[in-house]
Amino acid sequence: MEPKAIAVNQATEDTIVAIATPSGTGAISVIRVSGSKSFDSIDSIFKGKTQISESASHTIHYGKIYDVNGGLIDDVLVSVFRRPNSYTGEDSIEISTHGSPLIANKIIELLLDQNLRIAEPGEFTRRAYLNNKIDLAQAEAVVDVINSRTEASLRGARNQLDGILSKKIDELRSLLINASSFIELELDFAEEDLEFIGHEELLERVEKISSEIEILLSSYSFGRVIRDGVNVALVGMPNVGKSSILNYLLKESRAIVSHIPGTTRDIIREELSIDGILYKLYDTAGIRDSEDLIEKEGVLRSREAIKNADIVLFVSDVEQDIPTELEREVGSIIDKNKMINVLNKIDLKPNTDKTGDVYISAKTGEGMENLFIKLKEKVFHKSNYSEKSAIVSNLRHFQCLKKAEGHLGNAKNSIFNKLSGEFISVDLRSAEISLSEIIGEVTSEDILNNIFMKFCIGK
Ligand SMILES: Nc1nc2c(ncn2[C@@H]2O[C@H](COP(=O)(O)OP(=O)(O)OP(=O)(O)O)[C@@H](O)[C@H]2O)c(=O)[nH]1
Ligand SMILES: [Mg+2]
Repeated sequence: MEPKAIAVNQATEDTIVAIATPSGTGAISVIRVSGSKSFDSIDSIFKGKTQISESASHTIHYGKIYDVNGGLIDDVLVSVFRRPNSYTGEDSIEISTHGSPLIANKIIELLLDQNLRIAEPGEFTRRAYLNNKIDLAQAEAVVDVINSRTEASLRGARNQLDGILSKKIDELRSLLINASSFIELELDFAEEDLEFIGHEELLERVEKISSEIEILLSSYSFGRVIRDGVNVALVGMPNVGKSSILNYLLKESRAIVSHIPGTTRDIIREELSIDGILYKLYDTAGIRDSEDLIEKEGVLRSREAIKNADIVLFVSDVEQDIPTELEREVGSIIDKNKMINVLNKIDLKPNTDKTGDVYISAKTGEGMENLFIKLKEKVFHKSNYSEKSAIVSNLRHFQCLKKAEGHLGNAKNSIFNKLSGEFISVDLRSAEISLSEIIGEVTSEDILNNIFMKFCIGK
């Protein structure tokens, strides 16, 4: 395939170089080089049994690197990748050195003297995309794979890197192109008044595509949780045991606990991974009217935390009445089904007649398993996505799908109102373009810069 014809401010004919391993000392450092001058530039500083420019692809060579005065820099291994069978699709090499930043920097300096230049963040992956080694959604998955902090997020990112989402998008695009081609045929033969596809069948097809897009859109909340974790706020009246629950979950005495109501003032944020899902816990100040300036500010922050929460653990004390007013208030800030009513201190009153979603004791740990179950129920709420499902976890993809959905809505209206085929075909094409943006078949320089900016140098 031809490389993508997208204007780039980073000249793609340059040969680029960067350290691919983390900064600092380590066992080895890897320097990556990509571009047409890769082999010649290394040959001018490397002495091994064979010249790199004479070596076959996917071979590794031992040798020594010398500076211009013949001084030994290091003994290294050079891996050779010939285009198009490399990460970037270009001729490239990887030089493994002893893990001192001094050595790696010295070698990079020598390569820069050969008219190479330092790579921009993500430029290797950008080239892989421009040379059609991967599409844009896959390129974005590279960052997600690197940044994954839980097994679930890694699996999700891996799926996207493997092209599961891209494949789905491609299928939908084909269906759209197919549907609009019928209409375009009709337009071509307008004078003969031929009908290539009935209105009803067309509507049916568009609706089918629409509903598939709907499914992808609805996977986003789950996909986002998998990728970024879930915000869980511990909320309730003072002294009900919110901080004690946080401490119990973290297995450490992170937050100050005391019998004095109004102990917690600032929000305390901690992370916890349960079964591969990252929970971001926010312990908040107990909500009550207070004259104390600092406590007042704390309560304001609690309300803010409720707004930002994906799940609210609404905590109350079995020995006290459930504060219905507060419960109502929380329910008015967030969706009721994002709330879990947690009755704490069950050790004090095991036979309570109060009703909650879970009964626990932060003191003895009783009922905590049920709390985990409830949390998981909320996270996986109505989601029956499997490992193999195409799941949307990226806001940019979500927005493209939304645009496509809008265009399809217009198309459906036009079909329904028996408008001229031109209108329908424009909307179907626009929907197709919106989908193309996800995988980068159609894209702008701005979008690319935005995406690759998030990469590290050397990736
Ligand atoms: N018996 C019993 N006591 C508990 C339990 N959970 C918390 N407590 C006690 O209740 C008191 C208040 O606990 P905290 O965790 O500070 O309560 P809080 O909700 O964070 O309170 P504020 O920060 O003031 O809003 C402390 O004396 C805890 O030891 C429990 O499950 N059983
Ligand atoms: Mg507290």
